[in-house]
Amino acid sequence: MSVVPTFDRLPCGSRFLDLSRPQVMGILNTTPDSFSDGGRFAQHDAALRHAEAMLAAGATLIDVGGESTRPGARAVSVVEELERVAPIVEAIAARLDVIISVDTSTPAVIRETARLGAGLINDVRSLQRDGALDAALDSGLPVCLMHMRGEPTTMQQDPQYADVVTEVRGFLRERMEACVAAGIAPERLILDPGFGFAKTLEHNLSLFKHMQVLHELGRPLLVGVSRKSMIGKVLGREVDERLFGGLALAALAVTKGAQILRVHDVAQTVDVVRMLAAVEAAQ
Ligand code: YH5
Repeated sequence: MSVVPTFDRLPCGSRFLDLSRPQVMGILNTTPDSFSDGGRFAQHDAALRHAEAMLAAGATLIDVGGESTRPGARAVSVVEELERVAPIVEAIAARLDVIISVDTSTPAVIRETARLGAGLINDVRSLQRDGALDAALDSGLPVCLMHMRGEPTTMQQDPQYADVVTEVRGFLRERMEACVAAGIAPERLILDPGFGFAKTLEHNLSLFKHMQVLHELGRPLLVGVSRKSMIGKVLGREVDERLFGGLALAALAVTKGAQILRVHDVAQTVDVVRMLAAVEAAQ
């Protein structure tokens, strides 16, 4: 039998994240909209409004990313990534009472956004890029380590595992050890199975079913399944039709002990979390 550990509060820069109850992380997309001709100001303004709406809906974290890690997405340069992410981090930090998570693998982006007020580093490459461990160490911020194999461009080309759950746990354990060896306290780490990253539908479902196994590593879990193709494949739904499937998985993830849900649909997910908490609080 696996035990679901409980956690207290996690320092995230100038704020604290309460991990004694499930938290919702809202996904803010900053990849430029090629149909909008409003320029940079309009795009930053739209991002800020979106962040504001997610905060009002109950998100305690906003995840800001400048690199698309969807399967097959084009790589962006460091300068391009910094130009997308830094002004938005700065604007949110100046105006909103929320923890800013930065979805990045790039040391320069880690350093600059930490300086501008980011509260968490969310790295789908688990600090494996040259210089990323040192940048994260120096930032003093907590880090989310996610499981992936290879790179987003090629990761969906026939992924194979003898036992996906054991292999994901082994990978996350190794990355935790690398962080600790670099001087990052284990108390700063959050772990993520990486749904949709180098995994078939069967891998994703099995990993979801057995995610409690990852609690053996003793750190909080972050789960990101919002609108992902595992929902689309099971239900036969396009990306804009995956809300109910995503909410079912959100409820199940919390029941299995996940501490942070990374989602597009914050208001709906917060309702799920509140409803579960009400039942949990009953006699
Ligand atoms: C994650 O799971 N995912 S970016 C494909 C979709 C929908 C959504 C259309 N960053 C994660 O959100 N960081 C991303 O289907 C992440 N965990 C963490 N920690 C991919 C994404 C998405 C991809």
